[in-house]
Amino acid sequence: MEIYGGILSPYVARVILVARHKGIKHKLITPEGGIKTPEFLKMNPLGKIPTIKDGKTVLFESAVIVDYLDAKSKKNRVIPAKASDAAKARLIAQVVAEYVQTPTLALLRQRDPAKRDAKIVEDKLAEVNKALDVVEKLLSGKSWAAGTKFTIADAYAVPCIFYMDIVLPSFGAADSAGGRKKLKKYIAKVRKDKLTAPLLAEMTEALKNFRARR
Ligand SMILES: N[C@@H](CCC(=O)N[C@@H](CS)C(=O)NCC(=O)O)C(=O)O
Repeated sequence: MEIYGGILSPYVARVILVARHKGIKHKLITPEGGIKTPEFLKMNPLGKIPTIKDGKTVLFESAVIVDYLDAKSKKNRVIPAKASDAAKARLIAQVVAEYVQTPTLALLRQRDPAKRDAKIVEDKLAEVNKALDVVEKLLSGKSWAAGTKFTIADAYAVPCIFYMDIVLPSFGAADSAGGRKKLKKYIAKVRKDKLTAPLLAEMTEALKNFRARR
């Protein structure tokens, strides 16, 4: 399976985590010439990463790709079979993606104090904090976000935590958990876990290289 993209993209990172967790062999490929070339647009007319090619199957949009990977192999399901468990995992993933990651990425563009828009910062920080309070309520408090097993919730949460760790301290937060107990325990766990810690390290390295090239 070919996965097009770079690990620094949180959308790509969630797909990579799922592929690794499920033991699906893949190659991560940086699209030659970028993601707006006629060749790439033939695969993904939106010109975005992640995009995957698995034999004749070409797919884009991380949520669709995650569903495909989970359906492709029954091993290590990231979407639990029981409806209520699946919903619980999907709910955390959705809240993280929509209400934590989106304002966190908006804040990433506000990190330079000289170019900062105070109103945007205030609004986006409030959004992140409100959403993190919801995440704190939804977290299982067990080894993984939605329970005792790695699920789609973790695939979405871990890349988001990478960006929270970069962004939130620039705006005065002591740490990404902000005093939330379950979140604090969860962040400590994913920083040490054998699946997620290497991914966070790879993202850190990719960011270092990205900044060095600029
Ligand atoms: N909804 C898409 C978002 C993917 C996305 O925005 N990827 C970014 C990289 S982080 C991208 O390809 N941006 C290039 C562009 O939009 O032109 C998904 O979940 O896969």
